[in-house]
This record gives sequence, C-alpha cells and structure tokens, in this order.
Amino acid sequence: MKWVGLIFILFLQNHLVLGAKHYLFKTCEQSGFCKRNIHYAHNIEENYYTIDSFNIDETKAYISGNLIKSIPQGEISLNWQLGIVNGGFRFTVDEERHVKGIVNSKRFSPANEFNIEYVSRDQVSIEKSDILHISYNSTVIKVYPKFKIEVYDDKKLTMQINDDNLLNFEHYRLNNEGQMNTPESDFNMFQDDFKDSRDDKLPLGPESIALDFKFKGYQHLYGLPEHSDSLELGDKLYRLFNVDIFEYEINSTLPMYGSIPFLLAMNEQSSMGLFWINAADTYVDVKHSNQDTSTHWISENGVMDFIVFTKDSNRDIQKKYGDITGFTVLPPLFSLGYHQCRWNYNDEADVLDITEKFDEYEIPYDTIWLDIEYTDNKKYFTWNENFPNPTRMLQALDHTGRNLVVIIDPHIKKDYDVSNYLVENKLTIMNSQNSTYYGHCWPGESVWVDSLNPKVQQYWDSLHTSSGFMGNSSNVHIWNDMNEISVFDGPETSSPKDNLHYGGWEDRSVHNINGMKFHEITYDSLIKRQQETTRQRPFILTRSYFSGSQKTAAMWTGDNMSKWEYLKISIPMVLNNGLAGMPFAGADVGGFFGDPSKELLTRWYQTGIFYPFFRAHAHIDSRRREPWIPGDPFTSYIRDAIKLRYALLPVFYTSFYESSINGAPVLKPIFYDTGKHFDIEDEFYIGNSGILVKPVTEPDVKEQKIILPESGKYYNFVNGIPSTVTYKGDETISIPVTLNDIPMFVKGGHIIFTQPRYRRSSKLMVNDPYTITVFLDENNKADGDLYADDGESFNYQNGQFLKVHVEANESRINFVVENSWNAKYINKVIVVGKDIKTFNVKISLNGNYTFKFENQHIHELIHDEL
Ligand SMILES: *[C@@H]1O[C@H](CO)[C@@H](O)[C@H](O)[C@H]1NC(C)=O
Ligand SMILES: *[C@@H]1O[C@H](CO)[C@@H](O)[C@H](O)[C@H]1NC(C)=O
Ligand SMILES: *[C@@H]1O[C@H](CO)[C@@H](O)[C@H](O)[C@H]1NC(C)=O
Ligand SMILES: *[C@@H]1O[C@H](CO)[C@@H](O)[C@H](O)[C@H]1NC(C)=O
Ligand SMILES: *[C@@H]1O[C@H](CO)[C@@H](O)[C@H](O)[C@H]1NC(C)=O
Ligand SMILES: *[C@@H]1O[C@H](CO)[C@@H](O)[C@H](O)[C@H]1NC(C)=O
Ligand SMILES: CC(=O)N[C@H]1CO[C@H](CO)[C@@H](O)[C@@H]1O
Repeated sequence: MKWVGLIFILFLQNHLVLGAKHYLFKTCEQSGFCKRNIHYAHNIEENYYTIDSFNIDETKAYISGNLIKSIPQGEISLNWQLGIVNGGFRFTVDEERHVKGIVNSKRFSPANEFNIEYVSRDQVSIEKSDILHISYNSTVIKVYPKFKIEVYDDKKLTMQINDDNLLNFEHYRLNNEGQMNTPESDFNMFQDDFKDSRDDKLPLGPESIALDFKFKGYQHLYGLPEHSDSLELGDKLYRLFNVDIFEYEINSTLPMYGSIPFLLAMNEQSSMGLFWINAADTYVDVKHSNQDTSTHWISENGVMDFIVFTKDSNRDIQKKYGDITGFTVLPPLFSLGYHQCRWNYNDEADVLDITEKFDEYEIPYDTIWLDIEYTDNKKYFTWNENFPNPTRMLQALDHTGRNLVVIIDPHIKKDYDVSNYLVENKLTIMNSQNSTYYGHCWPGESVWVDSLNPKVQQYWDSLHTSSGFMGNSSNVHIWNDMNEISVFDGPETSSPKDNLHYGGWEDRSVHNINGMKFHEITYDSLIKRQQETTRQRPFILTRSYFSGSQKTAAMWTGDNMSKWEYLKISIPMVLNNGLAGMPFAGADVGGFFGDPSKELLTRWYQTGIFYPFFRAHAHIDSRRREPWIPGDPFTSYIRDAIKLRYALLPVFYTSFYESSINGAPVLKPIFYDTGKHFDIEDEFYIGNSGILVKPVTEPDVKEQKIILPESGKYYNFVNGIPSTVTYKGDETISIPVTLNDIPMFVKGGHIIFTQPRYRRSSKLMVNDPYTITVFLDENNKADGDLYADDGESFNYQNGQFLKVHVEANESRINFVVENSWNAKYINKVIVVGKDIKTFNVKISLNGNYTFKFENQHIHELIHDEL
C-alpha cells in the first residue's frame, strides 16, 4: 500500500519533464517486470514465502535450505543460502530450471566476477530454534521462518529485509499455466508491448526478482550510479540499465551508460552498505520515512544474490566492498595529467600542430585523443590515409613525453577481415536464433564482439600486438566507447534483450556487465602486447561500466551539453562514482554538444582540474575550443588552472594510491569524514590532503559561499596560493571571487606536496623536486603523506616506491620515510601560520631526518640534539 502514492507522483513527474529522446526509453509502466512488481507492492498483504529447512556447513560459515513459495496451485521450492563474509553477509535465492532450447535456462549471477569468500565457521555462532540466530562480533542476524531477515548491530535493529513482503520470485512457468499468487499481475509476462522491443520473445517468460530492504536509522543514501541527479538519493525510482543516453537532460533517474548496484547508507555515526549482485535491468525505489529509508529492488531476472555490509564506518564499508569487487587501478601518472580530445583531430599534422601550440602557449598537457574518424571508414584496427605513419606520429609525441589514446569500439563493421573472422568463428553476439546479430552503429551495418566468449581474448590480443595497428610504441592507449552496447536501431538504443552471448546467456541476463567485460579484454590485450620485464601500466577509458570496472579503467560521464547546469551536475556525478568504488571519473571539460561561452569554458577548466580524470572533449559540430582559442584573459586563466592541476599531481597521485588500497574516494564529499552536511554536493576534499574546493559553476559569480565543515581553522588557498588569511571552521563563509579565482582552502594541520615547476608533460616532472607547504593548526601542528613511484611501470608492486610521512610544528619538521625509492628530494619548505616562512633546502627523501627552523635557517638535527 505504502508504495502507491510515491509511484503515482513519480509517473506524474516523469511526464512533466519529458525531453527530446524520452520516447526511446521504457518507463516502469512500459516495462513488464517493473510494472508487475510495482503492482505487487501495491497489492501485497501477506507473506507467501517460508523457510522450511536449513543445513549448516561445519567448515565455512554458511547455511542453506529450501524457501517455499506458496501459490494457489501448490508450492514452489527454491534454494536459499546465507553466508557470512568479512563485515557482512551474503544471501542468495535460486531456482532449478531445466528448459530445453537455445537459451541457457539457469539463472545468471555475475558473482564469478568477484572475490566472495565465506569466513570460517569458528568466527560465527549459529543457534537454531524457531528463529535462526547468526552472530559475529556485535552483529546478530535473525532469519524468520515466515521469510524475513532482521539485522541487529550492538543490539539495535539496523536493517529489515522483506518486512514489507515485497519478496517476489517469479518462478518458471509456461504461458497460460496460471500459476500465480493473488497479488501478481500478468502484465507482459510472455510478450513485450513496448514499440521497439515487440520482437522480444521472452523465451523464459516472467523471471523477475524483487525484495525490500529497510535501513533503520539511516536516512542518507548514496551510490547506484550512473544518473545525472543529486548526490544524495531522493524518494525516486532509479533505473540501472546501461544505455547510450545521448542529449539527455539533468536531474533525472533514467538509466545512463554505466551501472553500479551498490549503495552506501549513512547517518551521523555510522554506515551500512548493500551490493545487489545482478547484471540485469534493475529498478531501485527509494523512500524515506522518519529516521529510516526503504529500498525496493527489482531486477528483470537472475539469481537473487546480495551482500549486506553491516554497521561500520563508511571507510571500512568501502574497503570491504573493494575487497570483493576490487580497488581502483593505480593509474599511470600521465593519465592524471590533462587530456586533449575532440571529435576529431583530422590528421597527423593537426595532432602535431596541437602539441606545438600547447608548448607555444606554455600549457602542460599529456595526451591527445583520436575519436572514430582516424580509422579507414570506421573499421577499427585500421588507420585512414590522413595518418600515413602512426609510428612516426607517436615518436614525435613521445619526444615531449606525450601520449595518444585511440578509440576502439565493440561494434565491428560488416565485411572486413576483423568482422569476417569474428563471424566465421562465431565470436559475435548472436540473435535469438543463435546466428550472428547485425545492427547499426557508426560504421553502418555491424556485428558486436562477444567479450563473454573466452575464445575472443586470443583474437583480441592478436589485434593489439606490435605488428598490428598500434605498432610497437609504448605511448598509445585505448578508449573503449559505445560498450553498453550502443545499437542505433536497437530497442532503447541497445541490444535486443533476447540476443545471445556465449554460454547461451541472454543479453537480458548479462546486459550490465557486458561493457566491463569489453574493457577487461582490452586491458588483458594491452598487458600482453608488452614484454613482461618492461611492462607499462595500460590506460583505458570506458563509457559503460559495472562493479569491478575500477580495477582496469577510468570512466567519464558521457556526452554532456555545453551548459552551466551540466557543469554543475558533473560534480555530484563524479563524487557519487567515487562513493560507489569507481573514483577514476570525469566529465567532458567544456561539454560535448554545443559551444560554451568563454566564461563557461574557463569555469569548466577550473572545475575539471579536480576531476580525477581530466579531459576536454567536443562534438564534431562544435567549434574548436583548445585552451588558446578563447584568447586572453581566458586563455591565461585556463593556463593557470591546468598548471595548478600539474602542481597538485603529487596530491592526486597520493590520493589514488590510498584509494587503490582502501577504496576511499579520490574526491570526498564533505560529509565523508565529518558525518555532517549530507546534502552538500558542490564542495569536496581532495583525498586526505585537507584541500577543500568549491568550484564556481554559475555565471557572473562575484562571491562564493563555502561551508567549512570541521572545527579548527582553514587557510585561504585560492588558486593554490598559500595565505595567512584564516577562517574559523564549522561555519559558512563567503569570499569574493573574480573569473580567475578558484575557491580553495586548506584545513590547518595538513602538509601538502606539490611540484610547481612548469613542464610540458608529467613525464618530464618525474625527477622534479617537491615543495612542501606546512599549514599549522591551532596547536601549531601539521602532518601529511606522499606516495610516488616511476608513474608508469609495475615495479611499485616489487617495492620500488617512495612513501613518506611528515610531521611538523612551528619549530621542527620530521620526515619518516616508510619506503625509499630513487633520488627524490625537497627543495622548498613553506611554513604557514601567523606568517609565511620560506626555506630553500635540499632534503633527500632517502632517510629519516628531523630539521629545526631558526629564523631564516633550517638545519638538520643529529642524534644528541633530538
Ligand atoms: C569481526 O571483527 C574482527 C576484528 O575487527 C574482524 O577481523 C573480523 O573479520 C570480523 N568478523 C566478521 C565476520 O566480519
Ligand atoms: C549456439 O551457437 C554457439 C556458437 O555457434 C554454439 O556453440 C552453441 O552450441 C549453439 N547453441 C545451441 C543451443 O545450438
Ligand atoms: C535540478 O535540480 C536542482 C536542485 O533541485 C535545481 O536547482 C535545478 O534548477 C534543476 N535543474 C533543472 C535543469 O531542472
Ligand atoms: C618499432 O618499430 C619501428 C619501425 O616500425 C622500428 O624502427 C623500431 O626500431 C621499433 N622499436 C622497437 C623498440 O622495437
Ligand atoms: C616541536 O616538536 C618537538 C619535537 O617533538 C618538541 O621538542 C618541541 O617542543 C615542539 N615545539 C613546540 C613549540 O611545541
Ligand atoms: C624510518 O623510520 C621508520 C619507523 O619509524 C622505519 O620503519 C623506516 O625503516 C625508517 N626509514 C629509513 C629510511 O630508515
Ligand atoms: C555530467 C553531465 O552533465 N552529464 C550529462 C552529459 O550529457 C549527457 C547527455 O548527452 C547527460 O545524460 C549527462 O547527464
């Protein structure tokens, strides 16, 4: 009952905001499984599911048994399993189906992509009575025979599962068999009325799964990317289904290019997490009430499989989610520099001219990108005549430490050697009749490589070797786009759901992991093209993603409009990906479609320098807008911004290092470490650096209001320039800003490493000395960390990296080198307190040293002085 009002309002809102391409995408009303489950939620009055048996495994902490669904005709028996993982529990419900036909009739779970292990039995106590009690540490899980789960942390109820009786497991049935319990609807069980998917055969009929989870005492929910919406989840119906949603408006819960079915629930003191392990079309209906938040999860098919991370800190939950799905790749350093892209740079001369212009205007940049036009007629793995000698071009770029990224998409033009090979060897996505699927995309009629087929890898490797189109250069990397998959004449711009992948899996089952499997085969190929001893870290940008994509790729938010509101929403979008374990994220600087004003372009650069992935991109019909095009003063403001990004590279790289081992975001919303200001989505800290930023994302701004979230003092750090001007924390302040100002602050108590010397590219900065800036807190103390390595190889995995912790007060500074590597050194120490003292030094980071500041001097303290 309680869901009715909400759903009604949602549909109303959707109609009011109808935009250009809405008709391409299904609403919940038009989607069989979604509408059926909303109907179910509306009509359900009792619990039709009972747990009728369980067995306990004596070695691993898991329990399994039968779950009985009662319908008028009798009982349907399902299998359930509950296992304890580190920090939480996993629950699955599956059904045995043996249906003959082309389609694999098992239910799919993407769990094999992950590292899920049950803890040993001795960590857990299990008591059987009427109710099953499972306890570990201070958590108790109660499983009731009338199926319902309750979670207690420190004796307090923190989660209820199936408390609203929304568990719905659409068991296998034949058309018109009539096996239903009262509240079920039969809408579109065996057909699809939506205009572009009428051909969908739905060979296994209705097979959806749904369940409700109530977070007790948790009001703030984040995660479930990707949506162009507020950071905090509202009372809305969010859809997770990877689609090419071009020219779309903001403030929407419609599906986008990627899906991560993970959410983080927070209150002032603690957090919980929920990972719904399912790759099918999914809706999540969120509803707040008093101190609690209810979520109704609905997936089109698959095993019901989820992990609840019980009460913990947000950091620990992200760590545990990362232990299961993987942590962000430690990126090659160049990929944290500035990327220059447009659709398209026309030829070799154009590419090299752009590179020279950057040097002429003294703007650092690392990477130029080639969109689809570099190919011979959109045949990937070829070059057209405008690029007669790619190796020569790559060598010219390498001369100044620059890189090239080229696009490779999964749609392969019909009738040339690559598609012919894929078709002949049955390595493509198949149609519902199990023969090659043809559809339209950039090259015209195309086939799609089936990345789920293990035989594809070897062929994919052969396309990326040094005898192939990439040559033997080490400064070429890959952009995997359109991997949702995007099909111009497909339903909802994607694959028909009854298309088949390797193993007889329907697209319906594997849809949301397909994009990830595609960039993963690319990653493997890029690893294998190199000699093991000199291997460099590959860089891949993907548009489509899933839980786990963070291990091998960066993502961007897709095709933006050059408008202020898109600049503004890019911040919560990037922050939300970080909260969902995918921190290597960015949006197109300048916006993709249209022509930004010079002011908007400038503000976009000033924001974009903080995106973990910092790339400018533009549509083929947009005018050229490289940083020098707007002219001064805009060009000089853009130059200042890009140089600031380069100066801060040690901060970003250190944050990425931390994220790569603990899963914390690279950009942190201000509530992340403070448990306050849960609705603030336009300010953030960079990792643990203490640098707080609130970019300007509106026109004509003369004054910027900023919340300084923590108590203590904050230093003005506008444009990255240290200042003795301080503000009291835990207050909202206002500062004047001009068009060249980026509102930045540093929380007192932090020490920041920078490399401010201008270089043409990050590669040329590797041996540059560091400046460290000490911002003393109210007790005259500060500390900070640095991580560094060669920025390109995997040698850091063998201990070749630098890790330093620094502590200071107003008279001393102490370097603790936890791991030393190479001849890195500091040439300037700036101490900011009541005044600013600058010391020119040469401090090698190869040992533990303590220095004393005296007037204008700094000297090392040796043993008996310490
Ligand atoms: C219980 O707590 C200990 C110590 O924090 C931890 O190592 C262990 O993994 C926890 N057990 C579970 C099942 O989370
Ligand atoms: C579908 O095609 C694949 C690849 O050609 C083949 O391996 C598989 O056996 C076929 N499935 C059926 C049920 O015929
Ligand atoms: C999006 O939502 C925000 C916050 O509710 C609002 O201020 C803004 O005007 C909305 N933008 C559009 C284009 O609807
Ligand atoms: C790469 O190939 C070019 C020619 O294609 C050749 O001149 C060069 O020596 C090769 N470099 C390496 C490292 O193999
Ligand atoms: C600074 O730290 C050193 C070493 O810990 C200590 O001896 C000294 O008293 C401190 N100075 C102040 C002013 O607190
Ligand atoms: C510095 O001290 C730490 C412990 O305080 C130690 O682990 C580390 O090995 C020392 N580093 C060097 C380079 O001696
Ligand atoms: C960050 C951002 O504004 N993203 C938008 C970019 O444009 C696409 C449509 O082309 C929107 O869907 C995104 O919301």
